[in-house]
Amino acid sequence: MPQYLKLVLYMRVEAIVKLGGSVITAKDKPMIVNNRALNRLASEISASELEKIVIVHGGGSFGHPLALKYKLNEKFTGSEEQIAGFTITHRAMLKLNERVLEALGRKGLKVAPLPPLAFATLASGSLKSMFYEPFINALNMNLTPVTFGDIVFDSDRGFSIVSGDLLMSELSRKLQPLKAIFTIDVDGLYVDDPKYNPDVELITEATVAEVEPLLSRLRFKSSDATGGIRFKLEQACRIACAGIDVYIVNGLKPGRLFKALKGEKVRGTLIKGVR
Ligand code: IP8
Repeated sequence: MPQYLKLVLYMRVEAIVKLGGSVITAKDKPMIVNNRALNRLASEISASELEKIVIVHGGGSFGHPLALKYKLNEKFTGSEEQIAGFTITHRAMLKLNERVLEALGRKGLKVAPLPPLAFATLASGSLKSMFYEPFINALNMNLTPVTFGDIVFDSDRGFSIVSGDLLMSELSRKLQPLKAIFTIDVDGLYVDDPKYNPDVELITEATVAEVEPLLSRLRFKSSDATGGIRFKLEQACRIACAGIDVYIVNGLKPGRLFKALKGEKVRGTLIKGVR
């Protein structure tokens, strides 16, 4: 059997990166890519010269408005409309994925696109099964796996949205990268929403034990289809509980992702891996 077909990772994954949907798309304009941010993030990833990374991207204005419109996170009622919405939403995510792949490709990354609809299933919105082999194969062949939040089959509801944040935590636990980085549209984790309370202080470093009580206090309202910042933080804590350092940085600010990838001091929040 050729070596690359064995289910063993030959080199440690250096980082798993989430390109936040609110960073790479224009939030309030349906199906519009934020080209400037996307191209810069692709440059920063390329300039970091890390060899083994996994990239996950969110849905932003491609995925969330459609998922909400077609009620894809609610039980499948058998309606023609929901069925149509299933296909429309997946195709919208494929379109966004294509734009991400193009941007990464232009910066010289060799990518392996992996759509969750074909490798993951859920049960009542929680992960039921996931096929990791393509990720391991891709990494062993020096390809960068690129996956994304998607609509997938759900054994209880018919189908559900799998968030890129859930994929970040599942892949982190399986692949054990050295670090996990979430890019979002603010500087990191705050005790309150900085968009409404400009005086609130950034949490620069925290343990899981310090973040967990914040989850219940968060007053950020989620207007997306996958649970917003609270769900993201829950997944960040799961990753940290697997012993992996988690960085949350502003993907709209030049250089932040690059610094986080390189392990340089960066403005953002570090949730320390539990060791
Ligand atoms: O932005 C959501 O992915 P996320 C994907 O990572 C869809 O939560 C289809 C809404």
